[in-house]
Amino acid sequence: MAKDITLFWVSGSPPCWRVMIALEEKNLQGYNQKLLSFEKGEHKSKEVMDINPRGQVPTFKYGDKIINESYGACFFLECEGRTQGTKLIPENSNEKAQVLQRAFEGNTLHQKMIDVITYNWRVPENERHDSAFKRHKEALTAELKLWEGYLQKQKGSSSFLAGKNFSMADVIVFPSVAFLFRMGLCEESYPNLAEYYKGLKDRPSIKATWPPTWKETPGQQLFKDI
Ligand SMILES: N[C@@H](CCC(=O)N[C@@H](CS)C(=O)NCC(=O)O)C(=O)O
Repeated sequence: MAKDITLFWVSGSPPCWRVMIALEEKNLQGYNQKLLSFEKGEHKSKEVMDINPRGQVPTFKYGDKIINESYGACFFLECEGRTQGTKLIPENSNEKAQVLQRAFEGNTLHQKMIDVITYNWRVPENERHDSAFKRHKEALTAELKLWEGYLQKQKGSSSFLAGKNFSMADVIVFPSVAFLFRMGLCEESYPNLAEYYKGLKDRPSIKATWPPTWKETPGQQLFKDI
């Protein structure tokens, strides 16, 4: 299966990282991959646009099948590789419901994080309305408190996001959590998320796919007052 897979990705992109963790967990090392540069605009190249007209990453292909959305690619890998590697979606209905719930909530967390980042990076300083920036930050704070609560509830019984085992919820959400800390999220303000982050950052699938640019450059402080 690995030889039929092609992934176009950018270092530090949580959606790309999800797919790469899923590939590792499913023992699909050795897939074809191309690391692109946002700075050089390589995500808008013809090679990518032909497969993904949005010009986004991850751009993912399995044989002649195209599955560009990170959720789609991760779920596809789980469905196709049902018998290999880590089982990312449990059979049991109650456990499955919890994994799907947290995995899809991960999209809300990610979006709220992106709202703050986008505002900060894209809105020129003289066009900024502090109240809008404040609103985005408050929405992210409220979201993060929810996740703190989820982790608090299961403290002592599991170090994963949904149930007792590593699951699709962790594949999807961990990269966003790592991104938050990379961008300065305060460990003291979010101790459960910090513990979750530290507990998973050395997992082999995560270590093997750690964004290469993060190893070379320091993080930022954008989220320090969230
Ligand atoms: N919903 C998509 C989102 C992908 C996405 O937003 N990718 C960003 C990088 S993190 C991107 O390619 N941005 C460049 C652009 O939109 O032009 C997924 O989950 O795969």
